[in-house]
Amino acid sequence: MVDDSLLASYAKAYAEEGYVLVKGLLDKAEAKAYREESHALIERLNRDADPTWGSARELTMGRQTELKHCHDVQFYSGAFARLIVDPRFTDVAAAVMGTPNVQLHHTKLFVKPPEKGSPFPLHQDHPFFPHAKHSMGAAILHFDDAPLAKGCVRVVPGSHLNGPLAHAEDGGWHLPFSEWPLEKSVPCEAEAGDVLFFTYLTVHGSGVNTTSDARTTLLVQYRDPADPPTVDTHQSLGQGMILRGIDPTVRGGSAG
Ligand SMILES: O=C(O)CCC(=O)C(=O)O
Repeated sequence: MVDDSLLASYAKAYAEEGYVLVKGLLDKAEAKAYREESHALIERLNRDADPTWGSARELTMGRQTELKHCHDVQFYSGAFARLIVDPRFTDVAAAVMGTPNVQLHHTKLFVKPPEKGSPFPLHQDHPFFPHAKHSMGAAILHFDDAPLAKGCVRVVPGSHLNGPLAHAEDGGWHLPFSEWPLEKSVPCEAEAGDVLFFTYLTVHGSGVNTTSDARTTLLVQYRDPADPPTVDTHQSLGQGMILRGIDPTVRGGSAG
């Protein structure tokens, strides 16, 4: 159980700055085990598809970079199914949203390979899956250290307070490069076991992994179940699963 006063301090930072880095949510041994499971899963899948955004090339001056990924990891390994309902994680998600109930939108495992791990241009997640009450947030669970040189996640503190911004769509929704260069954001360097929570209105992105070691993270996109999508888009396997509390929108129904 996470201490109530700590939860309150996380909620305050999230409301004011749009993000909070929770140190040591997982211990180092757990993070190491999840890292091994992540890399084993990527090996098992052996997919060629590279989810690097077309727009990411703007950040690398056209240089080819790579990303390895798997959506909805909880359908591939029980370890991840247990992780996304772990109260150490769901209690913080509930506290920062200010609701007792936490619903899954999707999960996304990213491995940024050594030396050429793809960057993400600055963007909000809002245009990908807009919701009425803007409760949606992301938690990025770090399974290894993510210093600046590994292309750690970067955020623009307080940017969520501006509400939804106009994005360009040319291979991934992103903010105009002239107004929103990556340098405008603050690097959130993290260690294995740390979890970065941020709202879907918080402007964020990440740089290239130029080190000799992979960067391994699991992104869990969560929302308040009482916050409906305003556009029917971005469906994924397992969407709607309740990770904590209940779904208060379910009433009655037929037998069987
Ligand atoms: O993992 C990263 O470096 C950033 C991921 C991201 O911004 C996203 O998936 O929206």
